Amino acid sequence: MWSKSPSWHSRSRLLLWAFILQSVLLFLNPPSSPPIVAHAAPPDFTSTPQNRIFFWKVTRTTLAPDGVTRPVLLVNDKYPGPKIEVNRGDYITVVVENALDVPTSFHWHGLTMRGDPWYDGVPGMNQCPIPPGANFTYAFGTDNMVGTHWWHAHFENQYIDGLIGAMIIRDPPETNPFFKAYDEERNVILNDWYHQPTGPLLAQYLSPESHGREPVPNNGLINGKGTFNCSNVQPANLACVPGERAVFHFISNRRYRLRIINASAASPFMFSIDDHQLQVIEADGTDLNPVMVDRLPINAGQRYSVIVTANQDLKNYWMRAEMGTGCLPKTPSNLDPVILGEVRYQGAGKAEPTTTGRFVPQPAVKGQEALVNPSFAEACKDMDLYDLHPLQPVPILEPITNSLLIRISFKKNPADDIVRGYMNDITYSGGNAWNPTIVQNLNQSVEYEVNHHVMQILKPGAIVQIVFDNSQGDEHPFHLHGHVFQVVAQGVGFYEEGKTPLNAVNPLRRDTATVPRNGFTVVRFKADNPGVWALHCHIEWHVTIGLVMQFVELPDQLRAMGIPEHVGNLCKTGPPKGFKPHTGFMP
Ligand SMILES: *[C@@H]1O[C@H](CO)[C@@H](O)[C@H](O)[C@H]1NC(C)=O
Ligand SMILES: *[C@@H]1O[C@H](CO)[C@@H](O)[C@H](O)[C@H]1NC(C)=O
Ligand SMILES: *[C@@H]1O[C@H](CO)[C@@H](O)[C@H](O)[C@H]1NC(C)=O
Ligand SMILES: *[C@@H]1O[C@H](CO)[C@@H](O)[C@H](O)[C@H]1NC(C)=O
Ligand SMILES: [Cu+2]
Repeated sequence: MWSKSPSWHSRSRLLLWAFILQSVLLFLNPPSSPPIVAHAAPPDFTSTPQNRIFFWKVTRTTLAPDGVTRPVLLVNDKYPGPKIEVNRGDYITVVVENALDVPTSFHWHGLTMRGDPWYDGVPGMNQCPIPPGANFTYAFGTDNMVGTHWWHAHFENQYIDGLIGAMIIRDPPETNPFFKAYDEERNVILNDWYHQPTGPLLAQYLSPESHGREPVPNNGLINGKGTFNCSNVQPANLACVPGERAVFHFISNRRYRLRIINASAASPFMFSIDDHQLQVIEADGTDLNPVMVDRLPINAGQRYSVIVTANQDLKNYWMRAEMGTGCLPKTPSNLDPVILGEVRYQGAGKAEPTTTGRFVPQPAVKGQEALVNPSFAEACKDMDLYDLHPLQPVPILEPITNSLLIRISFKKNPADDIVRGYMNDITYSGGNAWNPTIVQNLNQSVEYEVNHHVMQILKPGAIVQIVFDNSQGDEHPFHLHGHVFQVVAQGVGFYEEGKTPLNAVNPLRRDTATVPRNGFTVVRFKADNPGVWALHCHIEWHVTIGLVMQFVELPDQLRAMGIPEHVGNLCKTGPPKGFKPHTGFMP
């Protein structure tokens, strides 16, 4: 399915380390590399870790990222929000001023929050929401992590309404194995986009009539930009002007590290640049043995870095993020599933690209639906697990001390006739935002409510294995907070302990892995990070209907850590007057 450069890749699953080493050496000293130019992005590398401070103001406003005006939530009036960019070892301080009339909170997707579990940002689990009109300071270490991460609001569905941004931890030249393999970096944030705010979308979704069909996006954006055909806008009275595409400027023969972040709420994407190959070097912060692909499937919450060499003819090329419409419940007539950006070579002018992708969509034939990309179905799953191996090998975690089988299902809740998501027949209630688990855990004899779906991990150093069993027809990108897990198996059908072959040699480490439709995914992690950590599907709509559980990891150590006073103070206010859950931010 994926074409690969023979020089980097061996099809064998039992990779020979000698071969890998050779590949890496070759990779670091490519035969004809252009001169290295300074990395463009700030901050400069310094030898001592810094505390980098960011000031954020969160407001409600209107914006037309694709030409269609709608209400949004923004940080510092930017969409996507301000980039957090630091170096390995730095501390991050974010001073949030919540100028909304609803509460909010922020999650740092990809960071382990080791030693700082109260700042992980999940209401009901590890913090109380930041009240409207209040300020709150997040301050956390980066646990020696590097790579491409992102931040997003974790209160209700606020991230779909605009509260997202990139969070990059750069690796200094001494430790970055790829430092000489690229000349410049660019961030590429992909996300699906709705022309209505989440309030009205939720009203429809959380009704018996939706039968669990998720709201279908109207468009997709690259770095917060896109175009939309105004004759198709619904409702027709929305203000609409032609939008603009994201433009990436390339200089011939330079090598670009693209940090691709999938900040979607629902749809997966297949990412490509016409006529250019992508050399995959990072998944969710883990450096990889490089793999060449033509296109990259990337699911909600996931990140990849690819190196693209501007080695094609001097002209302009389409960048494509093809939405996995095959993974969505239904395609509305006004959705153009191919989201385009423009790659402009210096000297080629500003002309619109004329390149054709691997696939050219076919118009509808009478009596038949339009032929959309037949390979979209491929976007509903991750890259082949066996093709991705970390550059720094870590043996498979064993022996397993805690084993957890999670059956994923969706069904109508008899109480209200609304479709909910279940993990082992429990649908997460949302917890209690103003009495979160981390506070409840201070009481040694706490008894958690069943629908808070708490699982405690008591033994320090426990090796936890989670088997996700998904016998239904939707894919689910599962994200674990507080950890980078090993993905030890992934496939269709059922996982059978001892029978299903494991990805046992140097398994991929990441924090968001897709559980394929009618399939399984098996992950392992080590319980060495006291905290309350969410495990949830990153399809944001599925979070709302309960496809969420939480681990209380090492509760005794966590209790002994206490809770900083200013974090505890957030819990004193309780919900703002008249607050109704799931109504979004519309009054
Ligand atoms: C929050 O911070 C802003 C900016 O520093 C300041 O103007 C405002 O007074 C603060 N609000 C509160 C309630 O402390
Ligand atoms: C916009 O949509 C209308 C109605 O579907 C169609 O007739 C028109 O050709 C489209 N315009 C462009 C530029 O695609
Ligand atoms: C992002 O994730 C969503 C949800 O899983 C998926 O549908 C979409 O195709 C992904 N986007 C890309 C560019 O892979
Ligand atoms: C601790 O939890 C137990 C069991 O739910 C409860 O009976 C007790 O009152 C709680 N103690 C405090 C101090 O809240
Ligand atoms: Cu899901």
